[in-house]
Amino acid sequence: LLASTLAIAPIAAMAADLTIGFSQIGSESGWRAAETTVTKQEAEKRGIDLKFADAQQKQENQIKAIRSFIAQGVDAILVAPVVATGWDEVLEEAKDADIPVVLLDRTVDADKSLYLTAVTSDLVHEGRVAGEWLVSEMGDQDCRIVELQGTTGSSPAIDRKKGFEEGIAGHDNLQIVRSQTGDFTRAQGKVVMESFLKAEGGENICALYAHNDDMAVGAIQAIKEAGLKPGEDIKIVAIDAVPDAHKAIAEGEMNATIELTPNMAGPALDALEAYLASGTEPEKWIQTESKLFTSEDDNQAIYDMKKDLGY
Ligand code: GZL
Repeated sequence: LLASTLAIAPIAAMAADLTIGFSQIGSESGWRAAETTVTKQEAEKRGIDLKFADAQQKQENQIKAIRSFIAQGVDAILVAPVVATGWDEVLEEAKDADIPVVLLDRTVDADKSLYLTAVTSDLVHEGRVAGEWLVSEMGDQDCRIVELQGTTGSSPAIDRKKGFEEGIAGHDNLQIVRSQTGDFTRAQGKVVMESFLKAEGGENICALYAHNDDMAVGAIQAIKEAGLKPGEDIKIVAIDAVPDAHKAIAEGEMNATIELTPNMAGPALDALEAYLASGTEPEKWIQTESKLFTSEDDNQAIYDMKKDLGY
């Protein structure tokens, strides 16, 4: 027992000395806020000194923050990359400084040697599950779909769109008639849904697919203001499974959501500690689970459980 305890001590000591920079995208959605809360909790649990930088959804602010972390000589860097491109140069700089980088919840179009690992869900799979749910819901009924895309150029927006189209492929009764970014926010989700309703006529829209719940919650407001019943006149499926999505489903105003865990940092920090302590190379992708929730689930109970988790 003593030997094993002593073996743990140095790692614990190592963790106590770790300083890690976290370049967070912003607080554009409830899910993002929860990820920030959980990341700070996970660092605290490990005795890690976490340097936090909020980029207000601007890539140049993330690049500045990463350069600042490099100048500070942090032990490692966590990045949730707002868009998929434009990271090569700054990731090269981190590599030259021998500082490992771990990606959270989004991926980048850069050589995999430029980051230690990416902790994300299967974003294409999430979109496919959403499409397949709508196929099962609509059967052979015609359904004109509008789509609220995530942030333009982000890996979730690209992959969730791709997956959804795969999910509805071969079912020609399901057609995407409008598709536009709502930048993952409630405010933009409402504004863009208002434009869809105006352009198409609410009675001609059968379903909304939103790349995250926050845009769906904004769209629900617009649908109500247009005198229509969200969840009935217009079916709504989205992704994240934030508390307000479970609440909307419990109230019959939304129909389905796919859960994205806000705890990407746990697996990320475990991989970093193992790498820094003993050079253990993790897989390049640490995949988190995705779970579909519908009106069949006890959404009120899930809302009550999730509502205090920092969303
Ligand atoms: C997906 C993540 C997305 C969430 C949104 O992995 O990057 O960013 O689905 C958030 O809520 O804005």
